Amino acid sequence: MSRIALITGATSGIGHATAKAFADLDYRLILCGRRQDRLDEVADQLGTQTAVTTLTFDVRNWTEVNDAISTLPDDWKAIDILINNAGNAHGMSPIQEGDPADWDQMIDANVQGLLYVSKAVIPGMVERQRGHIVNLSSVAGKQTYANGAVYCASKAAVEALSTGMRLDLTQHGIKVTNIAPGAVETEFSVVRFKGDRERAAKVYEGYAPLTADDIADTIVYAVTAPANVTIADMTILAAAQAAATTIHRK
Ligand code: 8X3
Repeated sequence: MSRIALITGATSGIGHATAKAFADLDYRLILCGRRQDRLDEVADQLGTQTAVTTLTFDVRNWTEVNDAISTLPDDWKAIDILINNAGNAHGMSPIQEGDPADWDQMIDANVQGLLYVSKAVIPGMVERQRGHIVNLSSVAGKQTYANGAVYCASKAAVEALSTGMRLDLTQHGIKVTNIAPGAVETEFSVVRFKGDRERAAKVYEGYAPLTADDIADTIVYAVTAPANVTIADMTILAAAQAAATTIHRK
């Protein structure tokens, strides 16, 4: 039977692109998201290619996460690949002007949510002594930038969790990959700027940003590496991007 990948945040952006890429590789897919209607749409789209099931939960809610993942039917329980993709930026401002509600959203989804989903999946991987976890961090986890302290901190935490997971799980035959994308044009900036599409578009003006498919390609590369290879950490920048906030615009 083909392998199973569970992807959080699977209905848009990098998560959706990764789901498509894994369908092309004939993985069976567990697509996770908050909205059933959007999950159904993606499931319909990819269901012509591979077996797909969906789980509706908010990664920030442990009970929802655990209930959904623990009630997977037996033939869907043996998850080979976990893609911890769900997460977002909310707001961009100097620390003294930050909104605690935005901080909660970022810490709760990007850090706590990633932990909750991992807690629901990892024990099965340990039992089976196999698996691969891919955590979506960011170049922002490596380079803190002005007005982004909390987002950057949440992604630095993801990076630390990737390292910690690798230390704890390597002995159980489980690989851990940390993916750190730079500027990827998705709904990311629209969410960060709370629906201000004009401001979001400016982030990607004057150069060719990365696409969600570019990042999906790197995830496929990490996951399909030979058994004796772990891709521990990949930073992927747009070609015009020298560092998180250093971008050569025309
Ligand atoms: C998103 C990349 O550089 O906008 O994680 O923070 S960046």
